Amino acid sequence: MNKNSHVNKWVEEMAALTQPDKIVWIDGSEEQAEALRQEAMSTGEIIKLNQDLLPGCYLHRTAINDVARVEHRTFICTTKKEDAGNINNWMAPKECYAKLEKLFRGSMKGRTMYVIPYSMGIVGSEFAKYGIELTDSIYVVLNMLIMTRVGTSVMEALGDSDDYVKGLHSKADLDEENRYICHFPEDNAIWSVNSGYGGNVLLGKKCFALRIASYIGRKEGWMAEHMLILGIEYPNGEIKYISAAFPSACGKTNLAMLIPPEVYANKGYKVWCVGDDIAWLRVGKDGRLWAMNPENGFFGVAPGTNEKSNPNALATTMKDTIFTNVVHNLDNNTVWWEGLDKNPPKNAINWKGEKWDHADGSKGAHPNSRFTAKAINCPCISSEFENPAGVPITAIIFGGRRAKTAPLVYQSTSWQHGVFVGSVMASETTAAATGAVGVVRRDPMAMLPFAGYDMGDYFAHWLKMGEKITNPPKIFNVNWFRLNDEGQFIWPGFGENMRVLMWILDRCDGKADAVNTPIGYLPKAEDLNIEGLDISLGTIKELLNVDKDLWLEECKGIREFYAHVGSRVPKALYDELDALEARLSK
Ligand code: OXD
Ligand code: MN
Repeated sequence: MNKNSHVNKWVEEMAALTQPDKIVWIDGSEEQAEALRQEAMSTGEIIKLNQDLLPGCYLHRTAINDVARVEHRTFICTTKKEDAGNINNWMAPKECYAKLEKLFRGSMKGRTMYVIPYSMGIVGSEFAKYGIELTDSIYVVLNMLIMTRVGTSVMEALGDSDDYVKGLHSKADLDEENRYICHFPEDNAIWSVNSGYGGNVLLGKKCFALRIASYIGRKEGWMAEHMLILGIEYPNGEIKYISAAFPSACGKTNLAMLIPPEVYANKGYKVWCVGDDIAWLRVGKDGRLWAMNPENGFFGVAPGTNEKSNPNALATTMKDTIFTNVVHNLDNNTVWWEGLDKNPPKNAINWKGEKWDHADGSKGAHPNSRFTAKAINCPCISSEFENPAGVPITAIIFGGRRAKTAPLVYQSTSWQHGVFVGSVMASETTAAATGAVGVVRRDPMAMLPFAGYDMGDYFAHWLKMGEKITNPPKIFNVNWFRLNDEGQFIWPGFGENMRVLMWILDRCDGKADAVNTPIGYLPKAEDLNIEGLDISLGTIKELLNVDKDLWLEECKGIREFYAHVGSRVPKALYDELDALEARLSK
């Protein structure tokens, strides 16, 4: 099927290691995909759902010990430890290959090895990058067919080149103690073993499009970021694009598919989704920053997705979707999850595959259960989604979940200050990664688990990019999650977040005023559009309050964090920190 000798040689080597019974090349055709679905249904790997209600939809359950990304078992394997940095787990490449070879040896015996050629970005375009994933999981093949652009066309576009990311995945025996997600940026390679959970095994996503791509981007002068991309269309037809980074499960998919509140919808404003998770950003010939979404689908968190929080995501999942670890409603052969509606099914199977009665208080869907859905099925998918050049970015937004410290929104005063603001992002941990839930952790640019190299070098790369962007986007920080003294959210969030986005775009247009505070520019309370909202000016003032004492504490935390990141944190960011502290102490 293919003439690329580099690829053939590598596939042969990996097959010699893993010893599959058969090798099957994935060509991207519907016939082949359907045959694989039939096979996966016959073994129970996937369950066909009600085709009248959910055409093309299937349910899968992972092993119960395998439900999230495993950051403590994720490694960046560079020759020099310093290049992986203090934040990443590191192993020497030689040692890691040797360790993993033992786990991969014979791991595909009795199984089929699927060879998946895939593209991140539009096949054949200047900005696309290619990968090949070898896997023994049909579930992975079916997900990759949704999440990336797969098949023969990719091999044609690759030609004779050996410039592709070599991904090897085996479920092996799903042994937690021997689960490893290892990246070899110097070899363009990813090895993942003993997991079947999306974020660990759909190698195009976090592993390639963030960790490996961030490393490549630094070498080549572009950026791979954990960002959504959305467009806001004005009544006159003009569209402005925003990219935004939030830690996992902070509502990125919801913001990316936002429905404008009536005050805007009635005037003809629209919101378009270009991407919900990953952005590759480059400097355009016009000196602006351009963003493209390298993915082809959404791997979204199901719980909490509903008609109010994200009707567009819900609509996207109504066909051609793979649901993972949600509740199976046996009455009508559909799916359910916590927060979908108030009617948990009576006759149901939970994510563990057990008969489930919601009355016993247990969760039916895993908190990190997912839908894998095609971007083109999203009602608000942008017309620019397939534009290989991407879209020009007007504003970059950073955000996190902070109960008290961060105001609803503030603007940085320069690119350098904006990089500082991104570098000190913090949020509570969520269920998307294993480990404690609810602990505040710093998550610079939401890239803590995804930067493929030293975090200090990563900050330096951001600063360097700023020198190349002659017409840079303005950088903002938002916090939808501020709590009052009773512990309740103050801001309504969801679609209403558009009000904040509009202030941001007005600022970029030079149309909105601001108050200069020690942390940056804040809106004047009366400049936020609260028409139609049951919220007082006093509450907006509370949302915009900057508590100097909390911020001075914050500065201490930032200093500790920078020390932890290590010696490569650029001096310019320490200068920003010193200046912030001085402004707060005045
Ligand atoms: C995700 C994440 O997108 O964990 O799955 O960030
Ligand atoms: Mn993500």
